[in-house]
Amino acid sequence: MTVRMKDLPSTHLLGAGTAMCAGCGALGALHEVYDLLGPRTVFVNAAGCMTLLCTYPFTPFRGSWLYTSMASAPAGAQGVRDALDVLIRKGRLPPEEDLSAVVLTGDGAAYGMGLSATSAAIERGLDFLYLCYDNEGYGNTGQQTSGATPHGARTATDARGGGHGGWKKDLFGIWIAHEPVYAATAIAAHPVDLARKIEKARGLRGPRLLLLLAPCPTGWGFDPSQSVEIGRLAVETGLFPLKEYADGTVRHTVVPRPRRPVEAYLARQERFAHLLEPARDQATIDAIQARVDAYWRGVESDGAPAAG
Ligand SMILES: Cc1ncc(C[n+]2csc(CCOP(=O)(O)OP(=O)(O)O)c2C)c(N)n1
Ligand code: SF4
Ligand SMILES: [Mg+2]
Repeated sequence: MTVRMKDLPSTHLLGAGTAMCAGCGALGALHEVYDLLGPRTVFVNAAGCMTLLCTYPFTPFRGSWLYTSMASAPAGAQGVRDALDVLIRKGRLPPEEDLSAVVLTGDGAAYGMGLSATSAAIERGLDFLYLCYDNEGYGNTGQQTSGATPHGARTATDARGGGHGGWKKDLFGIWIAHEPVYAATAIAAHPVDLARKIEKARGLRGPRLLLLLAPCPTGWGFDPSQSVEIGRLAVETGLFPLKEYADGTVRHTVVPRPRRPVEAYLARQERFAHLLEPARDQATIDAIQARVDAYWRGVESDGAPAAG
């Protein structure tokens, strides 16, 4: 039996009545994505926090939902796309009633476990939208370090000392090395920029990435009411560049000028608190700032657009 949202009491709207945290940045972005993509969507979800939106047989979406293992959401999307194509070819689904295959995955799957399946799907030219909500850790299981965890952040597996010693992997760069049709970074705290990117991705066919930074009060350690402000700080400090790739060119859609010091962002989150107290870890703060400065120097020497 399929249970539709319209049949449910209002408490079963997206996020309400589920086990989602207040102030979840991933959920904020997903609201906007779903509003614009609409119900003709098949979400193919890799295990993670967003899986909790659906409690079988309930889903808060009017479209469909397929749950996969962490490593295989792109393979699931291939199956969905192939099935739709067969139905259309056999005349059992009118082309105008076609659906979109949309992977919905966290960073643990996107930057790590699911990367080879993703690479293969892009290489095959699969017609799919790949939504990664990036909360910079394995959030659903208690915020262990993932390939997206930033330098210096404390997590459940880097709980002591200076925090995570590695650096966040460049998933956007990995995607564009495959020359997809479209790739973009975005955040719910910049809703107009996000909306424009969703619209653009929606109008194209082929492999498309939307990489969404997802401020996570529970895993990052801040008050849920601060979610939008933390997201804006990620952009204003230059730590999370908003950009898009199409036709072989990367364009920054927001250029923070002047850029705020990274400390303005770090100081607001428990996961970085050890960098400031009880003793200040200036070397780590400087190393993070130096990376950000080097990134934006590179952008400016490539001819960045004026402040956005
Ligand atoms: C192969 C495998 N290992 C471990 C798990 C347990 N598990 C379920 S959700 C999850 C965290 C996923 O992290 P991420 O993809 O970043 O999504 P988030 O939980 O942060 O939303 C893990 C480790 C699993 N489902 N499959
Ligand atoms: S742990 Fe973080 S990403 Fe997961 S539901 Fe809670 S706020 Fe959202
Ligand atoms: Mg995650």
